Amino acid sequence: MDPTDPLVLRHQNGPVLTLALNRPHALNSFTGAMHEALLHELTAAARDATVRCVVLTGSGRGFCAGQDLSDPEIAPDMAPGATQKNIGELIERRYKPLAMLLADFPVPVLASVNGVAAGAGANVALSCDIVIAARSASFIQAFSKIGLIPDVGGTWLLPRLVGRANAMALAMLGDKLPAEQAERIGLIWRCVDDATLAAETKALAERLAAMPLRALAETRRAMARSDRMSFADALSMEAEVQGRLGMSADYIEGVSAFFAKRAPTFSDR
Ligand code: T3D
Repeated sequence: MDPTDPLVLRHQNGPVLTLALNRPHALNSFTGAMHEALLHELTAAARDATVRCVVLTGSGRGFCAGQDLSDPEIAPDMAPGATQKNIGELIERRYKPLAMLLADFPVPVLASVNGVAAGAGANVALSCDIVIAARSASFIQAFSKIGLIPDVGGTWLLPRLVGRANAMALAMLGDKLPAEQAERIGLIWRCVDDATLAAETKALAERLAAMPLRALAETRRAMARSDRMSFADALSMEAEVQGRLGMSADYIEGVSAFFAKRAPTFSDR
């Protein structure tokens, strides 16, 4: 790989922006520089009104193998008795802003998992709104194998996605979970044949891009908030959000289009 190659490849097709992690020789594992490139692209996309859906994928045969374990920023000092770096600081400084940005992104973010997603790479994928994966892809909570715990939201996301029994086994054993099985246990939305991943991703992204973005962002926010609520409080929260969305131009347009038997055109207002 040429050192001048961009660490994140960017391709916009109409309203769909595809960002591909681009360190294929190291299965797109995260270095500080790749973090900065990804954060830069996502921040720009969040401000760009022409972007209505972001697809996150990987270059080459992998999606992302998590933290680059050889990155000087984190690599342990192997010398006997050496003082080690505080890698928690790295998580706070690099991964937390990324996860928080995805958690409140203005448009839907689709993970198109083309190959192995391990460690932080798996949990970045799971932080996206919808995860579609190639049949040959896999998900590995690789942390326990190197003496760490799931990070990038893994401890929060896993039990919510697949229940405690699956979450504990995935996290403690660190086994490779094939995409098909990931779909079966509800870790991801859908597993498709490798040959159709690109076409399925495109169709899904275009569909999301044509939807009312305010409602989609509020859906993600409401799902996250409901986790900390009683049933009664969730009902009240839904009523409050619905009250606001019910005054939006998109609601009027959606209902008008339904009765006119035509496709709606949403304005995100
Ligand atoms: O300090 C901290 O760590 C804090 C942050 C934590 C967040 C984390 O993400 S911790 C978890 C880090 N990730 C891992 O532990 C996964 C390590 N990788 C693997 O276990 C395997 O590579 C895979 C199971 C993902 C894929 O296996 P396979 O056999 O398909 O590929 P491979 O041959 O192992 O890897 C291909 C190349 O990518 C290889 O380089 P080479 O030998 O061809 O020059 C390998 O070293 C490189 N690579 C893969 N993962 C990483 C990596 N290089 C650096 N860091 C990696 N994480």
